[in-house]
Amino acid sequence: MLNIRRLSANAEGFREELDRLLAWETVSNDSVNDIVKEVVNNVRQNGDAALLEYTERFDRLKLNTGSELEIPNARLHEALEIIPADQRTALELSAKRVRDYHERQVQNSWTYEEADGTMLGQQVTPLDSVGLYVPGGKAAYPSSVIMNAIPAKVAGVEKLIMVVPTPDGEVNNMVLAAAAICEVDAVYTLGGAQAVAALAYGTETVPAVDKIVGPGNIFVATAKRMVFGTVGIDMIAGPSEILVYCDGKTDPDWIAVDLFSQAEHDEDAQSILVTQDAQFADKVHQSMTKLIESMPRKPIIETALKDRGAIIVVDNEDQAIEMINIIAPEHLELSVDDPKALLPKIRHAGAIFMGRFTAEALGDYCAGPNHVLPTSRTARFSSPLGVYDFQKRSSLIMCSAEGANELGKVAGVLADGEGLQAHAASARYRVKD
Ligand code: HSO
Ligand code: ZN
Repeated sequence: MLNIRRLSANAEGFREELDRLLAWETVSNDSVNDIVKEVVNNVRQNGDAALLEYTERFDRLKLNTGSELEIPNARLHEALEIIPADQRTALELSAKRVRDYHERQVQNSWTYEEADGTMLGQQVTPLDSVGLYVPGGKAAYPSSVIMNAIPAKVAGVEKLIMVVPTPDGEVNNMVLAAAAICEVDAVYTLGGAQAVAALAYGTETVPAVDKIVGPGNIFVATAKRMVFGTVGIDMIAGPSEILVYCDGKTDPDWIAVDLFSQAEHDEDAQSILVTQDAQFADKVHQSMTKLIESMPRKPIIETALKDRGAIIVVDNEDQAIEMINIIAPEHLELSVDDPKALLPKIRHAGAIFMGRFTAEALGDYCAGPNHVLPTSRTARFSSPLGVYDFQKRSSLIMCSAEGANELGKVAGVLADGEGLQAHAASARYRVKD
């Protein structure tokens, strides 16, 4: 049988075992920190020259001038022509669905008027410029280009810059095609901490942006943390996770491959099945044992399931819900007859896939919602990437004469209390009675 933990929620020591299973330390390691600090400072001081040096060293790509770092727009459109027609159609359809969904997230400015005629509100504006990091190699996901770029564009970001390493000069045409479809404004062949530093501080060639988003390895994540403050960043994503809750009435093969789908991302990914039907738990375990043989990424899936996977048998639905809220999974599948009835009880999950037909993978690619989601239990306090991450708000205050009169008195008292006389004077100069 495939190696995966079998747990019973009522067994002694279960909670401790669950806590151990969920524990995930975002690795921060001194030697990585030192390397990244040096790279960031070098790019900050030496601009393009440092970028060219690192690109030659790490990506084995020799470029002579900064301008060669840019992948021309025409090359993106060429990629769109080169890729197979079904890939192009799928990317376009995915982009459309994701755009339609995100257009509903746009937040608008709002105002209201107080009885004294003072107008108050918020003005919502898009960020001016955003940098999108796209990893190279095995984690180069065109779907992630769509998921990061489209909300930014929908928000109205004017300048969307993408960086993607092209080791040995090898480009991923599907990634470039996705950039063309999403109307990314410029793409640079850059990766690692040097790419993050370039986006944060700008170089002769690469413009500085206001916020950097997108997944990356530990060097990229460390660099993002380091430049945070100079620029905004999105969340630092941990390994992918899925929790499937099933009442025992779905085809066990479906559940088995759903669990595989996130486990195949990497060895640290986490797949958990929760069910109140012990026989069904056995059936899924058998299905997994059978189906693993046909998975090209079998070694990754096996490691992930052995180290961080679990099949948990609970007493009843209430205990399943309790489990879900403790785990706060990135992806939650509710494989039951009436998923809507469960929603009011679910407090923490990045995305909720409702019903037996909703495979999590559909959300990864094309259903419409974003696939950049809170991981490692951060769904307790954070949300999927969305248009709101590319919008910001300014407070609006416009006092009437009457409002200034009344507020001036209140502010004066509070300013006196804080010992700030200029504040008090400024407020009281406009008081008329
Ligand atoms: N499941 C990943 C996203 C992804 N899946 C990209 C396939 N490609 C996020 O947790
Ligand atoms: Zn995925």
